[in-house]
Amino acid sequence: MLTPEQREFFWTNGYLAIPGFLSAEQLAAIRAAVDELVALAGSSPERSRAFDIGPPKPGAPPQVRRIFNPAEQDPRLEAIALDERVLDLVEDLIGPNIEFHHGKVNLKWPHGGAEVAWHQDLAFFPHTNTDLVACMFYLDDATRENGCLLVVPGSHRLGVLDHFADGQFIGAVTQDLQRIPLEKAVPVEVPAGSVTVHHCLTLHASEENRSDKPRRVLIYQYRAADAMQLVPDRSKARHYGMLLRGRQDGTVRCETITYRLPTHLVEDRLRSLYDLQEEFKRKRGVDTLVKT
Ligand SMILES: O=C(O)CCC(=O)C(=O)O
Repeated sequence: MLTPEQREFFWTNGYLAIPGFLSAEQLAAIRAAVDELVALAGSSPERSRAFDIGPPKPGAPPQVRRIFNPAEQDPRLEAIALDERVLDLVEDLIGPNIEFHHGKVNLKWPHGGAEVAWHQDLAFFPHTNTDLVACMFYLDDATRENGCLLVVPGSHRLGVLDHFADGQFIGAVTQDLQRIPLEKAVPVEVPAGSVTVHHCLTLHASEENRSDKPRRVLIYQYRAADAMQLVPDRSKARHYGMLLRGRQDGTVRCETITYRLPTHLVEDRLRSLYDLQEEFKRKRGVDTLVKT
């Protein structure tokens, strides 16, 4: 399904954008499902396995900023995770044997939707090899103003960067940023209905939403069936490790990678990327970690 040029772009830059990937029906179904789940979260605004609620802001009700495990919360969202065209796209990048890893919906509401600090996905869930990709499906136009994805092209070749500070996994790259050419970071502005795919080592981030429009994305992460996770799965998701295409014959493929295991997972506590990054910002007294 991908052209040779698209594949080459992905392997050169560590990401790829495909505008107009979703059909109008798929986009409408995702939006309707997400709207319903957000309404459900609003009726019981407590942190649960299903939702991550943002910190209260003066004069505003708490807002859900992440929906965990969307594929098991709504069949319309599960259908996207299992969609044959999505798997064709993933197969073109990581091969024919594909497992589901995890999913989430990130919701950046107008005027303040939270930033995501610079990070590599693989630092959160170390695996024996690097054949993992994240597909982001856009419910809204993503622009610089509403906090589109920012990527550093080619950063998937830098190896695993340090996501620790003061001995704690903070879910963000800080010290190592000094040696990263952040001036080369690219804003991935795409219209609603697009998909972007990024490699598990691509350094990426996004700024807070400064606009009056939402920026909502459905994200599914897939892995090659011979990539074995090196920390326990804490998502407890029904789809975790599910073989979606090809076969799993017990083979595990290992690349030489040195990791520091993320302590928040080792400690058996489910903490969102937002919690980890915000705790670090509070400790350091800084408002943002997204330098460009
Ligand atoms: O929502 C975004 O802009 C970035 C998403 C991301 O990197 C993540 O949730 O791991």
